[in-house]
Amino acid sequence: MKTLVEFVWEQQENVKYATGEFSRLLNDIGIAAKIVNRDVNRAGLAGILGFEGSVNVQGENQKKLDVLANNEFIKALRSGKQCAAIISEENDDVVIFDDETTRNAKYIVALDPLDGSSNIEVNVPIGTIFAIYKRKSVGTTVTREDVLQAGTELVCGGYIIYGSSTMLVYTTGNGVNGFTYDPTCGLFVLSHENIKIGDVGGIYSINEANYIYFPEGVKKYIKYCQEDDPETNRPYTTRYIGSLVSDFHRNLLRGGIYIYPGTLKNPQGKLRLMYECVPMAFLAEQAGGKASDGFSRILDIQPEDIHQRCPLFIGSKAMVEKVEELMAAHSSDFRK
Ligand code: P6P
Repeated sequence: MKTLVEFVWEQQENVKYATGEFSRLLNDIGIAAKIVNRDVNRAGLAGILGFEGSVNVQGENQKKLDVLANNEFIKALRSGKQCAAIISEENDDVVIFDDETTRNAKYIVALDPLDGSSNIEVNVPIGTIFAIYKRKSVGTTVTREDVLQAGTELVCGGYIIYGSSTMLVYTTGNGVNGFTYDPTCGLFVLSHENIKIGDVGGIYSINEANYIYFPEGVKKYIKYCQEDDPETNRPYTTRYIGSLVSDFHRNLLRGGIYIYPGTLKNPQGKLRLMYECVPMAFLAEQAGGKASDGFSRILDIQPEDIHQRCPLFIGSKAMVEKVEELMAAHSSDFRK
């Protein structure tokens, strides 16, 4: 049995910029995850289902658990003193911990505290997605350059899935490892070492209700997935949970592709670049997969705004490359 803390310490010599501070930061995320896990598991009993009555910067009605999860992660990261600022889906602006100690903190965390929260009431797995960047500035207040970094600068990307079991999955650029939460001892324990995604999977995940608004390249890919060709294991199976973390986690373990494309109505799609697409893209690449906006590598995109949206094509490498081929041939007008 190897705990998350033991694993991170062992990995230290491999982690870019790793020092005790990084291990402490990841552990702080683990602490918040345990508290959110407890609250998610008893949501129906603690009067924390339903809407908060507020709207976030995305114009989405915030669920009580959205706000609760956000507060838990901010509290844990503030008290851990390794994080200088947080970018969160639930906060309009960057949350800067501008006190004496955290002014020298080395890291910035981008966070979707509870992705897929529309599924909470119906007991469908939801998740937290996080990305950790190293600051460019030192000893000053956080700068714009600290905050708006491309995915290639990522030190760590990961998620927690609150499902039939709760797992923390992360990468620091040396492969992807998964830790299952053991509530009997309150520890995340290594359960999925060096996760690799197959080059081709048999699952495609996309909300086909939006079919008429999809780019022609995506429409052609969906038809490709549905063709009868036993040699290439088609037709594929379709699975779409409406929870990115759940769909991604299944495709990571079984092979598959998840697509949330730009549409005629929303050319940049729905998902946010910095705290949904980038951490998942880092994980996908580290597991041997691929992640693009249909044309370009997600990790190469230079963010201009902390809440900017981005189309996401992510999963098994050959599947992403097939849809990119169709996007290039039929939907170049969607290229940014
Ligand atoms: P739609 C949840 O709101 C989310 O951000 C992802 O977790 C999920 O995959 C997607 O949106 C679902 O969006 O438009 O298909 O309901």
